[in-house]
Amino acid sequence: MALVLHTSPANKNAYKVLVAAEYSGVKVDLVDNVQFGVTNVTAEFLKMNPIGKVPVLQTPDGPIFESNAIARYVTLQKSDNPLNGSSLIDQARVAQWMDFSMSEIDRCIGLWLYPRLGFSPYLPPAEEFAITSLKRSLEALNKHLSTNTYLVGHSVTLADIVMVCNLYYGFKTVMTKNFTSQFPHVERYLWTLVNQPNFKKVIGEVKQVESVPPSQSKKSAPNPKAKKSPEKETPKAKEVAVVEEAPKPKAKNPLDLLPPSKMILDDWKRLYSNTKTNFHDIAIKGFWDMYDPEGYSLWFCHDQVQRRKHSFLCHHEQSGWIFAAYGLSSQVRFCKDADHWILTSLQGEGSLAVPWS
Ligand SMILES: N[C@@H](CCC(=O)N[C@@H](CS)C(=O)NCC(=O)O)C(=O)O
Repeated sequence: MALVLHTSPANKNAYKVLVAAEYSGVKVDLVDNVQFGVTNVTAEFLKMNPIGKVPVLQTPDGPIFESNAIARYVTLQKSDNPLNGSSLIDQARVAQWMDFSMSEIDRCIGLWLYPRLGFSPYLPPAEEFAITSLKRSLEALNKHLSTNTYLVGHSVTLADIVMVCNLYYGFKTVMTKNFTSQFPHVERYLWTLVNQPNFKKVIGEVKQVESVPPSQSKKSAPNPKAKKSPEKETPKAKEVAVVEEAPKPKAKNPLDLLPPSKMILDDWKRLYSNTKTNFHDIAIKGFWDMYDPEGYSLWFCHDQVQRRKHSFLCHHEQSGWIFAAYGLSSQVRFCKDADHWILTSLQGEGSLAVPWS
């Protein structure tokens, strides 16, 4: 039985397998018509991957899921395949960069992109966290590539294949030139490799995205009369569409129906920013004078985890909690201290944090 790869069309994770197959001279038959919610939820499919994700490889010895593992299986079909690294340490480094690529690059790209596509809640502090984490990883990668042409050794390995498939997806969806120019060695690496024949044969021409996609909440309603431009039918556009298949219709938040509060958040923010002395007598007192319990809920958050070294983690977790409690995606701001009063608008108009000490 031949190796059969099941996937959705133009899937970056399947590309890892197909590029590895090209480099290794291994034949892989492609079935790229998986339809999410239809063909990937059948009992037969779930026997191949219990969570119904693609890609999945059918082999004579049974199915394999997880794209890195599938790509590894394909490279192991060829003995002494240079894609796997030629020494023990190189083999370990190939695995190291494959894991780094998936958990530090691909994951952060997803955390940045998917909320913008409406795939998960869009929260500005969470996006900031994703971008900061991605930059940290790309800085490390850039530094490595400043003195190395490839991730491991002196020729392409599976680590490069995985990394390039992940980076290429970021370049075409969310990482603009303005963003990637901070990492010139990563740019050089990406463009060199995607133009290698074995990559090009699978991925095709790569075009870098010109602007970060607007978040769904800011998008204007689609015009049903607008004709699809032929450009939108390219394989690259199709892959983004795969991600867009999942968004569910946004339920209207009943809190939006409440009347506006008489407390103007900006008034207190101004008082807070302009108070330089006697902070508690002026700014905090002003807060209690202005506070409108009918329009806002007020929560005391006590941070018990190492008095938060990273304020962005604090943002991330607390804004996630606010979102879960109210279904609000409005900006939630926190000061750097560990303990806060958090003020959240019941109308979903805004929120702010009042330092408590
Ligand atoms: N870690 C997995 C990720 C697989 C994955 O997320 N696949 C997506 C398409 S790219 C999927 O099948 N989604 C369908 C679903 O979530 O039901 C891999 O590398 O294979």
